[in-house]
Amino acid sequence: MDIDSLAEKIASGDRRSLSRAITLVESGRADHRAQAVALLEALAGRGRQALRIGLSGTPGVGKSTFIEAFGMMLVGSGLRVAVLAVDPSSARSGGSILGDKTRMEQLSRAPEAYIRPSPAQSQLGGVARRSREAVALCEAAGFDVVLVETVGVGQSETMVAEMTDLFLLLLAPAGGDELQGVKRGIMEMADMILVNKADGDLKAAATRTCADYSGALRLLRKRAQDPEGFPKAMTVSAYEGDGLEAAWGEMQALADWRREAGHFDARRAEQARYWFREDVRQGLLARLSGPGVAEEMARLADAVAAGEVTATAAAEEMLTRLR
Ligand SMILES: Nc1nc2c(ncn2[C@@H]2O[C@H](COP(=O)(O)OP(=O)(O)OP(=O)(O)O)[C@@H](O)[C@H]2O)c(=O)[nH]1
Ligand SMILES: [Mg+2]
Repeated sequence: MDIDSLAEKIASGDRRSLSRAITLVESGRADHRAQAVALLEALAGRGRQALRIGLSGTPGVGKSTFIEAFGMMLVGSGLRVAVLAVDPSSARSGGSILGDKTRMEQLSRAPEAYIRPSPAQSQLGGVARRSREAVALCEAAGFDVVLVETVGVGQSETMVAEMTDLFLLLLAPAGGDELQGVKRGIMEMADMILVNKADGDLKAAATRTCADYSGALRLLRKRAQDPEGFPKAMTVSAYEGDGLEAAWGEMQALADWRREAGHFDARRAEQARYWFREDVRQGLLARLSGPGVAEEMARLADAVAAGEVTATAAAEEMLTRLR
């Protein structure tokens, strides 16, 4: 494969080349990996800076419906939009977006939009790296907005927050006055909370839920990267389109403020640092599944259990071998 010409085609916005490239970064083969690394190098710094938006929410809050409506609104205002998913639970038949293309019917047919289902992968570390590389590829392909969806399970929100500029938490209206068991750590990552389904019978509950979360957000520690009034909670209706323009206005205001204050680039630099460390960590862990390593681990573990060697000495020996 000619990496330079693939890079040129991606930079010129060719979608089939973009899809090929994403397949390449998703591949586990060593030769593909080397090509993916070269491709990402060739594309680094190419294209404009996209606005990368992370979107998280538990199943059923309306992520797909929201992305369809929000994406169409962006496309309608002349922007090109890419949608990716980080879904570590491969059990869900090839990721959440795939089956969802029906829920994103208009967007998936819009020429200005690109929707990529998440790879069927189980290991979060691997999924995260591939998604981050796919984000970079979409950016190089000239998309204005890259939306990264994740379903709220375990560590996936942290991963998505580490690869995006803005992080949105989508919630559904709550019944009474209960907050929806949203973990504090996830609240702390959110730049905006959008309470969806603010329509029909659910409108009043959505307004109440929104007020509850506004209050909860005010109690969190102030972050340097936030202007006055952020993080904020708003109501939206993905069905009726209410609040989508307003939410987009707030996202742009926040991104603009961060750009001017230097937080935007500083955050991306921090993220690059994070992923460098993370890749090294993952690479080291991968060595543990190299040829013969498991057998050697088992042999040494038996020796430790039998008292033939101390745990300390055995660990030292193992680490020397892995070097
Ligand atoms: N009333 C109302 N219902 C909505 C709205 N948005 C989504 N829904 C409904 O909520 C249900 C779930 O919507 P999805 O968009 O599939 O939710 P999701 O978060 O993508 O769900 P998963 O893909 O399973 O994680 C569907 O029945 C939608 O029709 C909305 O704005 N108002
Ligand atoms: Mg969905």
